Amino acid sequence: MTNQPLTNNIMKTRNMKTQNIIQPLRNHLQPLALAVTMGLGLATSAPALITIETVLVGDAGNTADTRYSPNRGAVAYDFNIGKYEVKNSEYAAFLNAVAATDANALYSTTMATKCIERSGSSGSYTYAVVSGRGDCPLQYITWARSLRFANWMHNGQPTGAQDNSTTEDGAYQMSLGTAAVRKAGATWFVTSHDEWYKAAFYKGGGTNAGYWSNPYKSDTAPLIRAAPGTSRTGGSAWDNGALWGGSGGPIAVGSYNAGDSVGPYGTYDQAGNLFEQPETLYSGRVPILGGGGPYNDGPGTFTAQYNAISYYTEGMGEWQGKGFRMAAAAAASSPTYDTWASAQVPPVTGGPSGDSNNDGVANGVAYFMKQTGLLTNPGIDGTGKVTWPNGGNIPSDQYGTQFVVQTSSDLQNWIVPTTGVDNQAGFVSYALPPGEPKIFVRLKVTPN
Ligand SMILES: [Ca+2]
Ligand SMILES: [Ca+2]
Repeated sequence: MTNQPLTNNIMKTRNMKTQNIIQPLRNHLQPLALAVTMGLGLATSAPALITIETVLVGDAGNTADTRYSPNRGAVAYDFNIGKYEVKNSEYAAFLNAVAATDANALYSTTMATKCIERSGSSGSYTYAVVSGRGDCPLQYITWARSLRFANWMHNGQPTGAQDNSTTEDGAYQMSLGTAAVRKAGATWFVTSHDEWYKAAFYKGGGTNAGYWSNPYKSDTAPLIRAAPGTSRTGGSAWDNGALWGGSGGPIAVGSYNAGDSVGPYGTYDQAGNLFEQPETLYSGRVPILGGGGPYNDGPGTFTAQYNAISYYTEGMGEWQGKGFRMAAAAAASSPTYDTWASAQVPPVTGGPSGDSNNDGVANGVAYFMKQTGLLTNPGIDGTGKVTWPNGGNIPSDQYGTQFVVQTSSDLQNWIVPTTGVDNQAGFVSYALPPGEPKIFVRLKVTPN
């Protein structure tokens, strides 16, 4: 986030609202509800080796998809899910951190062709992505490898030998073997079957919103189309999510990036590229979800029905058509402005002080209100009050830090009023003082 000069917003809005400024109101006030935001750069603590982009999956407590058996998609809590499949570049960073000696076979030489190459000898192994394939999804994952990667993320991406402080404990206690399940308090983990299903198909916007049939907000089967920027055609790639990509293998994550290829919460490639292996086991076997893999799968294999019945249930071994997607506890990294912005469709751009849909309401204020689409700035109600609904992205106890009401008589000097503010969980309002010749009020949002 960058600090946008506040004057830009003010002048822009002032020009748009000229009539409001020069036209006296009935009570001789000239209040103008002005919504502006200012981004604030925040220092981060320990530098992470990698950053896995996530999107927030809200609507906690949603109902399951009852169209198929078993019912899927009910998740009782908010969580973040990886925007993309885990990439070769991310897994290579993991290997370089913990696999100089690779006691648990996190690496396989099968990865060397299309994913990651290994150099040196045990004790001093180093790893590098195959040229040009850093943004492609990692193939040849196994269930155990994916869980150890999650432990490493949970533990803060440490460097060192494979032990309980790096790969063997954290989100999953690996000594339990296939009995290992996600531990309470896990901050990063491999997506569960239901988390994956909800992010792919749930319509969102409530707790009983229903489900799409395909993981790109559609009930319509995908079309054959070359992935943008590639020449992959003729059944080797599907619209709305790359399939396998023909003889070249999977393609860079997010290659299908048009609005109609994005999942309901902002995920990519749940319909294609690699199949995805969740943390969930069924009798010691792990399902593979979504479309993808080295088949020319028909559209039917993309559907919710397909994923509900776990049609493909793989063993525990590695396979070229299988990748995985991470998820994270909502409390660990959200809500944040960035996760919200990237989850919007189309994604909100320009930072909190921008207005990427040009509706006159700054992105940061829309984030505060947790509203999407075209909005209007709140006006003055009949009692002389301005009210901004607080949608819950920023809790009310953050008044004065992440958001604050300010007033000004000249649009130059802004002060925080000592009276008139009513800050509740669901809204913040300001009652304009009577008798002022002219006063402007704004909501200033500086989100984390
Ligand atoms: Ca996929
Ligand atoms: Ca806007």
